[in-house]
Amino acid sequence: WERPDGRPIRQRLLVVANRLPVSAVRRGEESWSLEISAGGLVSALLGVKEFEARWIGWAGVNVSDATGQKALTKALAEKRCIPVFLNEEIVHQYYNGYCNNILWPLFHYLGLPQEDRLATTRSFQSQFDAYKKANKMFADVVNEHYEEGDVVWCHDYHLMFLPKCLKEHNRNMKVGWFLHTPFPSSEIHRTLPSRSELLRAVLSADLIGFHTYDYARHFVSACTRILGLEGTPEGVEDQGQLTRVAAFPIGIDSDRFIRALEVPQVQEHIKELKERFAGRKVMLGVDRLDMIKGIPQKLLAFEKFLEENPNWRDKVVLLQIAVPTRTDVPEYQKLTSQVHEIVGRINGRFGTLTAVPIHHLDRSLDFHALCALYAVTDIALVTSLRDGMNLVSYEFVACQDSKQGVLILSEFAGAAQSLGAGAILVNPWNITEVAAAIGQALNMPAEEREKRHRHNFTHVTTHTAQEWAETFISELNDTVIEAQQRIRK
Ligand code: ADQ
Repeated sequence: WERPDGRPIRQRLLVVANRLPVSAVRRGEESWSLEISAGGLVSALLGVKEFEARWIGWAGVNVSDATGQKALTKALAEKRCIPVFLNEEIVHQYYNGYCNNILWPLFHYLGLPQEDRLATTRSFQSQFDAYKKANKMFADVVNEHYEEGDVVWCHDYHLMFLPKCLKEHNRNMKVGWFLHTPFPSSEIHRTLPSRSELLRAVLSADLIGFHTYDYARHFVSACTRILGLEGTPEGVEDQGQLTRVAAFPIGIDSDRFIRALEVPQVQEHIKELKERFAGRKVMLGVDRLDMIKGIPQKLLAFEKFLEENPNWRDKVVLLQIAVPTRTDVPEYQKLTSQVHEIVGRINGRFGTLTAVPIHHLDRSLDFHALCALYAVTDIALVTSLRDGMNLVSYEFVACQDSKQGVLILSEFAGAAQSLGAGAILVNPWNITEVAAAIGQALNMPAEEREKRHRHNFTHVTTHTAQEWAETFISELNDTVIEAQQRIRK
């Protein structure tokens, strides 16, 4: 990309996601403190040098007064973030309702809500209306800040309606959409009352991306079976117009994890953990406390392993770190109590006065503490019931170059497609199989561990988040150029 005088310019990228990558806390009428959360997407885009990224999204707080909105907008501008202001009612119907109660479980094969079918059916339409309204509010902000030549990259199931809103306003806008969750089989998607409208809205994008080839295939099948459109190797065709659909597996900023292991504070922490768990093999689970992560199933498998292998009882410890999410939702509260109950039972059955088999933390850990834990772990247990990709498995591998521990990985996580050859793959619903995998991992010869780790480490350090973002955006640019050429012909 060059200006007429030969100076390079960077293409502007508008990244639109439900949440901005910052947490905002109001300190006074006109004062806000902001903290950037260094998630995968932020690190991915910081590493992409050809693009100048701006973020558009909800700041996660309800700001109803004009003074507060103006002050927050100004503070966010310094972080290249642009807020979309959503009021409480919209957040309730769009975010808690349609996104998290309907799309999230459905896309993870948990079905539509069933507790009170009638109530769900009746409120369904109002939640979908709020969803469309919220997407339109995101579109208005994008349109206000869009400049010709920008690339607009929409993220996730919260914003499936956004490509349509954007293209209706400006059909020349370059619009990409990427889904971070699985896209389910078309037979699951077709149960959704708004199935067709949602598919058509996403198809307005120029490029649609998924983590795996399977999710892309499910999406194309949904479009052919539900909408009657034509699926081609490139994507979906509607009356001669092609929407590109492809797989773009995400990665992590592996260097950031590898470098962190050299930080003195992390090394100190590693030393402490090694002393603390000397003589025991360390198993680790790091998950958001969500139904899809299969935490109860993982604990039951560990219980079965301890039952069947008394000789390992005082030689192994499971550290389960679970960040609470959506704590106001009854189903999630039930999950928390269920997990606590199982942990209590296992520790009661197999603990001694000096040691317990499970250390369970209901909280988030800071980046350095997490890296230290990954580094001292002998076996990571990722047993999601469904998971778009699962970055914890990647982060563990990145921190294991000296230990070369074993990854036990659910075959229903997208990561199984990329790390499957190095991991022990399991069906997380089959507790007997997972218990056996724990035994296999504990007894695995060093040579085999080294070989498996090498495969995964090579993958994680070469398929990075930066590469993922670069590939998606350059494919989006190419797709638009090809479409323009087709029209000219
Ligand atoms: P998530 O469901 O959030 O992401 P995941 O990919 O595992 O799942 O990412 C979780 C992130 O949160 C990781 O970076 C991890 O380090 C961090 N984390 C989790 N528990 C933590 C804890 N207790 N303390 C500190 N940090 C913790 C969604 C999809 C995934 C997909 C990603 C990216 O559900 O399938 O891989 O988006 O596309």
